[in-house]
This record gives sequence, C-alpha cells and structure tokens, in this order.
Amino acid sequence: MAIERTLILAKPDAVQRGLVGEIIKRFEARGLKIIGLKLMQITKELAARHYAAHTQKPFYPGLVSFMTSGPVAAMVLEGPKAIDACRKVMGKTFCTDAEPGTIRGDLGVSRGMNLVHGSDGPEAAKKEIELFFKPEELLEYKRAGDAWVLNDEDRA
Ligand code: IDP
Ligand code: MG
Repeated sequence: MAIERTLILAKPDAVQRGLVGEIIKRFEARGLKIIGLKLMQITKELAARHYAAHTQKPFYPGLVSFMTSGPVAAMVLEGPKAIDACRKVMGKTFCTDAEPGTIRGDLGVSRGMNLVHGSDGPEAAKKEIELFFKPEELLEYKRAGDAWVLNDEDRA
C-alpha cells in the first residue's frame, strides 16, 4: 500500500469559526501524520494557480474571493492512501450532501463554504504541495506511537 502525501487546507470559514483544531483533530485521530503546517494568507495569484482546473466554472470568481477572504491553515498529511483517506474524512464537496461523521457533514450547511480542501489525486497532491510548501517546510520524523498506527504491510 502506497504511503502518500496530500495537501489539506482549513479554509477561511474554518479559521473564522474557530474550527481549525477540530479539523486537524479528525485527521490526526485517524492516524495521518502532519509533516507540514502553517497559517497563511492565500493571494489571488496562488488561488488562481491552485484552482486552475476550475477557471471556466461559473463559481470560480466567488471561489477565489472566498479563498482569499482571510487566513487558511495549510497542512501536508502523510499516510497509507492518504489522499483518499482524507477525502473520506472531509465528505462530499457540498456540506448539504455530505454524510454525518465527515467534517463537511458535521460542521457545515453551505455548498461552497465547505471548510476544507483536500487534493483529489496523486498529480494534484504533488502540484499543490509544491505550490503551498517549500521543501524545507516538510519535516521527516518518527512518531512514538507509529508502531500502533501502521504495520509493515501499510508501509510496503
Ligand atoms: P472539492 O473541494 O470537494 O475537491 P471541487 O469540485 O474541486 O470540490 O471544487 C472546489 C471548491 O469550489 C469546492 O470545495 C467549493 O468550495 C467550490 N465549489 C465547487 N462547486 C461549487 C458550486 O457549484 N458552487 C459554489 N462553490 C462551488
Ligand atoms: Mg477539488
């Protein structure tokens, strides 16, 4: 099983509502490892590069305006199949459709203001991690409890 890395953003609504800790808690509780973490202000340029795939969508101007409206908490998480694992913790795109037990299903009611971003595949994860973090901001370290979170099969 591949150990993957993924970019997660606690979006401006999460920061403003004081939900950054709650959001990080859910990923940490699952066993995902934080290897990068910072509070930052997304510029219009960064938003445009991050959401390049959505440029032609009708919601794009509102999305850029939302994502630049206040600080975000950006993080890189690592673990077996981390990209999909995080998307499952996040829930479906619109909070209105997301299942209870997920971040979006438990903490939001909006469509677009959906609290959290997570990369949607390996290519996007690589691109997004490079956009948001310098290599030296990503730390490799061992956690004391890892022997009880991952076994040899998970690491292979
Ligand atoms: P994702 O965040 O679940 O990967 P995407 O389809 O990649 O969803 O869309 C990126 C972001 O754009 C969403 O998280 C949401 O904030 C916003 N968005 C997507 N579709 C709509 C829409 O139809 N109306 C308003 N905002 C939207
Ligand atoms: Mg997406």
